[in-house]
Amino acid sequence: MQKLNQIAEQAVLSAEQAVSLQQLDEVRIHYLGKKGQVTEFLKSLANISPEERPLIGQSVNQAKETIQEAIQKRLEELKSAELAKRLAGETIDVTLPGRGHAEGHLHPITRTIMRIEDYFTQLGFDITGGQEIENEYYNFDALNIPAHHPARAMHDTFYFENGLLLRTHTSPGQIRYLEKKQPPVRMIALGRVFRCESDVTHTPMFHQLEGLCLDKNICFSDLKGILKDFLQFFFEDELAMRFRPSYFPFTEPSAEVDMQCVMCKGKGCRICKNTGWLEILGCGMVHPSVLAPLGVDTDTINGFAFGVGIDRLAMLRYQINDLRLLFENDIRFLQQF
Ligand code: 2U9
Repeated sequence: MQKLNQIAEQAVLSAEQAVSLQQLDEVRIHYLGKKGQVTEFLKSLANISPEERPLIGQSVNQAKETIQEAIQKRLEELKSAELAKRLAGETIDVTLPGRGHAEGHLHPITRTIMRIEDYFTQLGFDITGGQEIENEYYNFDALNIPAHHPARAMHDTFYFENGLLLRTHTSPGQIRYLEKKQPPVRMIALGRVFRCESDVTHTPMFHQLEGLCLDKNICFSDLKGILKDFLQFFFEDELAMRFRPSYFPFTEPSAEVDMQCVMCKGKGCRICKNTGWLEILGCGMVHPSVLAPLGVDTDTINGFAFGVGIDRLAMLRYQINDLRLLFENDIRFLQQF
């Protein structure tokens, strides 16, 4: 009996100390299995007298029960510890901030182009992008810039070997448009243009907007009116303008337009180099030498044209102080728009 009690005590202790389900099962097999300690104990009592047998049998059953209870208790403890561990691993901290999702941003040039298109489509102007690869005829000759004209040299053109070139302005798009449509014409041409120049204020690629309006009885005051209205719409501010006489081969008379500085409202600041004015665009009445070869009757039809640098418009509206920022695609810059 003493031996049986010892086996039972040892079994209970082993069950309590099992640290895994597998270890606990090993304890069960070690004590209660077919060749386990309790069974072996029974076998060792083969010669026991019939009188003692019921008492011993009862004690063995009781020992088995005690061991089974201890195993069951430990089994439940281990199972619930395992569950608690698994749940702890799956815990969701609902107070953590959400992951968020990175939203795309429109490039400031795209936003500027959208504003320009918005304004001119409201006035019934057609929009054309034209083509970036052009030939000398559309980029120069058709615009009254013949070979050897000094204006050709001023354009710092990128030439291909086969006589083609990268357009230096969007005007070729307007010539192509006039080949298809006779006046009355109201249209803008915009997009990328290319000149072989690169410094702090010039990039080899930049964006241009050019406008063209041809009809009967168009005069310079129509041009002034539309430019003033456009700048007011674009900058959401009533800014003074001044026209200075200028020269372009494709317009006569020609003018350069200054706008009251958007930053200091004319008081003088770093942006306007303390003049209170910003050079913003060029314009004029379309030269008859441009229109006549396109079959336009220059006795009855005339009109105005203008050209604006889109990048400059974007820089002034979004207060960007370095032109190169527009083309570096630095995500920290782009995310601000
Ligand atoms: C046709 C006839 C005339 C377009 C014009 C300008 C004046 C002009 C510059 C402004 C800043 C280019 O981006 S810039 O450097 N442009 O000053 N452009 S008139 O005249 C045309 C166009 C097409 C058929």
